[in-house]
Amino acid sequence: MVAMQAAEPNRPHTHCCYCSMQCGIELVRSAPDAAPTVKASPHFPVATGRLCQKGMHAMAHAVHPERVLAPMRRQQAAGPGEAWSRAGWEEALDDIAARMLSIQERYGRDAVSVFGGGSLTNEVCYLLGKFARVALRSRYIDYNGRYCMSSAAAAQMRAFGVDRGMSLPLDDIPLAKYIILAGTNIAECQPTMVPYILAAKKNGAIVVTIDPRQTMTAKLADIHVSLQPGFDSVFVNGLLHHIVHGGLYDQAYVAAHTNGLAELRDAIAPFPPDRVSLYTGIPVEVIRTIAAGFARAETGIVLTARGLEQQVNGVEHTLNYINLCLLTGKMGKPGCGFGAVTGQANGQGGREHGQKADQLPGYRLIEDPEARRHVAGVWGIDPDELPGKGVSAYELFGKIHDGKIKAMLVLGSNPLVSSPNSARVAEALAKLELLVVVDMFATETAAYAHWLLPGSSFLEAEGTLTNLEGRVFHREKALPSPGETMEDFRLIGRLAEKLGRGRYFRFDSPEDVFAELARASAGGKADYGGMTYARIKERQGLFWPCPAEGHPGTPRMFADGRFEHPDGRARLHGIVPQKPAETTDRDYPYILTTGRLGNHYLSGAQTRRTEGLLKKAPVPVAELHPSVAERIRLRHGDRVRLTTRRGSLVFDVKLSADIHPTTVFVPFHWGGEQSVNALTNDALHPVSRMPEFKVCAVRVEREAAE
Ligand SMILES: Nc1nc2c(c(=O)[nH]1)N[C@H]1C(S)=C(S)[C@@H](COP(=O)(O)OP(=O)(O)OC[C@H]3O[C@@H](n4cnc5c(=O)[nH]c(N)nc54)[C@H](O)[C@@H]3O)O[C@H]1N2
Ligand SMILES: Nc1nc2c(c(=O)[nH]1)N[C@H]1C(S)=C(S)[C@@H](COP(=O)(O)OP(=O)(O)OC[C@H]3O[C@@H](n4cnc5c(=O)[nH]c(N)nc54)[C@H](O)[C@@H]3O)O[C@H]1N2
Ligand code: SF4
Ligand SMILES: [Mo]
Repeated sequence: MVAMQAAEPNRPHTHCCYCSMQCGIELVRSAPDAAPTVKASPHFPVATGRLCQKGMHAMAHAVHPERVLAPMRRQQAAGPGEAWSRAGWEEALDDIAARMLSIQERYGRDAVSVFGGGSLTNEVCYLLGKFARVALRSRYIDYNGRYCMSSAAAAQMRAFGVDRGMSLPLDDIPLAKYIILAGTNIAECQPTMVPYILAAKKNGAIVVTIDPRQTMTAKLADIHVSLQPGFDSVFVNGLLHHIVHGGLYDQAYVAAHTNGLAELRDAIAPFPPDRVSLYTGIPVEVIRTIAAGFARAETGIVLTARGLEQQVNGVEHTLNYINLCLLTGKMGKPGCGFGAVTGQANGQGGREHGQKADQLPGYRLIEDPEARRHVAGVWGIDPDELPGKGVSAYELFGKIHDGKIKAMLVLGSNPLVSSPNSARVAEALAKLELLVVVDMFATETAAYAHWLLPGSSFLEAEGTLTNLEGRVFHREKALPSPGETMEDFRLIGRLAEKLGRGRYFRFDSPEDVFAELARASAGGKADYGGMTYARIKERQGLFWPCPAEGHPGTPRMFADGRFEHPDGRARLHGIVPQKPAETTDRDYPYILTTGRLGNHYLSGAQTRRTEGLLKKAPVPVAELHPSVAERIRLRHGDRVRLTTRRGSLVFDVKLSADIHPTTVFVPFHWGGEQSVNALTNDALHPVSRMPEFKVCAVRVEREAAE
């Protein structure tokens, strides 16, 4: 084996394209002219020398024969059917620009929209936001992170005044004596984080998991709480009740650094542990043990993820877990903190630089006059030229149904598979006069496109990404762009040029883009103002905020006890638990929840094209409790039909005593007849606009084997 020469010594060749850990990868060749293969890099401090299954196979999709290597067009779109024909870049960009301009002339500028993603580099995310506001001058841009981190972001903004997924660096985890993992399955979703938990356990930490399934993560736990989906706020109120009424909270910390204790006291009053035990079925001793254990532990960390966030009450559930940290003073100290575990490769950076409908770079709000002035200044436009805020990802499809949006550019997402109630999304896509998809593959979404432009893979695109800790690091361009592909940042610039706005998009390199991004974010909450490529590379990543050139970055937030609200204090919130948007009834007696498998990634566009992963999980399988199987008289070899108010699909079955008896779990990594999002509920959180992927009512019927 020969290691490929790195662009710079002691830095990884590249980073895995999948989850937010962003493990470093080395490319090695068996002979100088052989195709490279992947090896864990010893040069990235986050996961030194480790890769999970997906990382080991990260290259396979990028060299897959189905990779789109040139612009492709179709005369008609509206669904799978007509074949693609190959076109040149000039023809493609000319036609797309002409059609966008014609649509804008006929229906107004907002008729052209953008749908972005969280797997893209910071530079591309930033450019997409700028492209929507400056090249298209449209208010309608949002991105797949809306389906991901929006509830956690809204909760952290409310509680702390700033949203960085984790307020602590991973290096703090081994210092924690008590770790609560709620609705987060890190063993499958961020596998290289597991050693940090194991290190904590070795130091004597107690680990608690809260999940309707006894996941691989739950197997690491000292205490597993099997909770019916939707009940987190009820359960946590029980913990808070015991902590407050048992006098176990940190009175000095609460008095000095928080507001809202009275409101919290009122909300928890009806939830003494014995009553919470009746509501949830969790034994009262378990509630008391966890509450007292966490409160009394010298240090402690709470991590949440999509399990409780992807709900119409997701912001409130998250706030309640944050309450646990604030009440017990477990913030800003070594081995302490709250974190919502970010999901996608650049799920963190993706939400900071203006892809979100209401935000400009650096987490500035697009409706704030001061923010508009600052960013317009960096962009060289008049602040009045900036559009106002648009709508959330799923609501973009509603705007298509309403006839307000006529064209969409999708870059870095496969929303037909990943959006809730997907039949309605398909109907919307079919109505578009122009759908342009920039992707590596002809995805399910691209089946509705007029133009499919070849996107760059992680191996071919240089840029920075921000991992789950808020660490901004640099990824090299490891391999040349194949076929006629070009880096996404160039494609955006060239399209802007064709739209007559090229002067705002003339960047020679991602580094140029980053320099502008740093200026645009400076003074904002996610402040990259003091970062340069040179500094980031030298330090193997810098944590934001990093406001000035000499600033070392901020691995541990709130260390000085100050939060980002104007008064410097964090907010406790009293949470009055609410029901999910859909509750069970006679027709739909079970709860359907959805999520992930260790061997697949999101819409599956990449991992279903990775043989080594697909063979381990070739089809989606519905996981249900043996008592459900008994009730529907399921026999060996039978399948199940799952029916919700939105659709009906048949799945293979896995019986498991480890799942809550009320609940059926289906992974969402497949399209078409295997796509569980045909069944999920599109109810949205009133503020974060997060869909309720994790709870809907379902009927389970036996589908007899042939
Ligand atoms: N292998 C793999 N890894 C991934 C991804 C992937 O697709 N595959 N995706 C990445 C992305 S973008 C993300 S956002 C993260 C997601 O990472 P996670 O959020 O950890 O993954 P999920 O499987 O969606 O949900 C986590 C758990 O929530 C549980 N759950 C469901 N309902 C509830 C509830 O009401 N309360 C509680 N407490 N738990 C509940 C589910 O049983 C599940 O085990 O993973 C990232 N990593
Ligand atoms: N039922 C259910 N639905 C869910 C969830 C759930 O838990 N349950 N989770 C939600 C969450 S958390 C998320 S994050 C979303 C994600 O949902 P999607 O956004 O659909 O996720 P991906 O499959 O990553 O889609 C990314 C697409 O961009 C392409 N791509 C990847 N990298 C690049 C690049 O660098 N350049 C270009 N041009 N293209 C690229 C890939 O080939 C792929 O087609 O799904 C959400 N949907
Ligand atoms: S843990 Fe995440 S980043 Fe690391 S190899 Fe696995 S999928 Fe890739
Ligand atoms: Mo996500």
